[in-house]
Amino acid sequence: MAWDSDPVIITVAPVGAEVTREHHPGVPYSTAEVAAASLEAVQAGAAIVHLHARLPDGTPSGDPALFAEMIGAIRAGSDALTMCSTGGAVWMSMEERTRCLDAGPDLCSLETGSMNFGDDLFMTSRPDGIAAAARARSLGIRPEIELFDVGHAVAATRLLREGHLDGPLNCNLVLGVPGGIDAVPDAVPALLRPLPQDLHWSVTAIGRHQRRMLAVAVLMGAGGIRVGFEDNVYLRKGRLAASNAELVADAADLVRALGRRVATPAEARAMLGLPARG
Ligand code: KMH
Ligand code: ZN
Repeated sequence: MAWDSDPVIITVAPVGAEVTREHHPGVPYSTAEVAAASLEAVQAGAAIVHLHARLPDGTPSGDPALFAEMIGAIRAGSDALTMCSTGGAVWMSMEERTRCLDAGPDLCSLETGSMNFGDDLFMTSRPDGIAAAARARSLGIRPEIELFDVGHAVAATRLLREGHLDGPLNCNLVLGVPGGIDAVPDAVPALLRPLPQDLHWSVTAIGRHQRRMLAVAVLMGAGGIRVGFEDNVYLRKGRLAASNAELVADAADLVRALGRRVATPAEARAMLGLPARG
């Protein structure tokens, strides 16, 4: 299919490790809250849910039981694909970050390098990335490689060449994290350049540049885009989004306005090479 007739997968990231209720009073913390926000977002057009776990007081956690609760509720209420974050929070050990794999998601995020992340260090050594990839493979979980800068794309291509990752790569271009590549149109070809042609790629953009960068991505043929409170809590300048679902609905409108179609969960599975849900 031509790029413009391929559907666009919308991923929702309803809560990350950094966003709090000081940023938006509706940030979901408990597993029930995250599951409810996710299901509402799936109704609005999301096919993938990217998950971080929080304790009820908002503290990020790697506890696989929390991830399993969210995954169970999302699968009970929808066909959406679930993704656990192995990025976790900047202060988590690699062991803590990868505990979520035991919850059995369809997908997991995977880092291939280190970076400054705001005022913090976000560290993933090459051996740690290789070990996480091996563990995901042994559990049948498909990685989504998070590319915050060009070196991460070079490293991902090397991991593929060396057989640590299976092709075609599934990469998410993350634009606008302070310390990573900035959220500008030129960043997209810069991140794609080191990657193989046979690729599924999506775009995430942080904060105020989100909507226009997602439009750039849709027009450049991205296979997916991501929205949600992990990345941005505003619908428009100065106007908080009512919910994660409102951000997804807005992204879906954007996809359609630009002449493309929103992927269903079944289409997303096929595009990512995952088996149909039994
Ligand atoms: N919370 C960030 C330090 C991921 O999900 O893989 C890492 C992150 C990326 O959110
Ligand atoms: Zn994340």
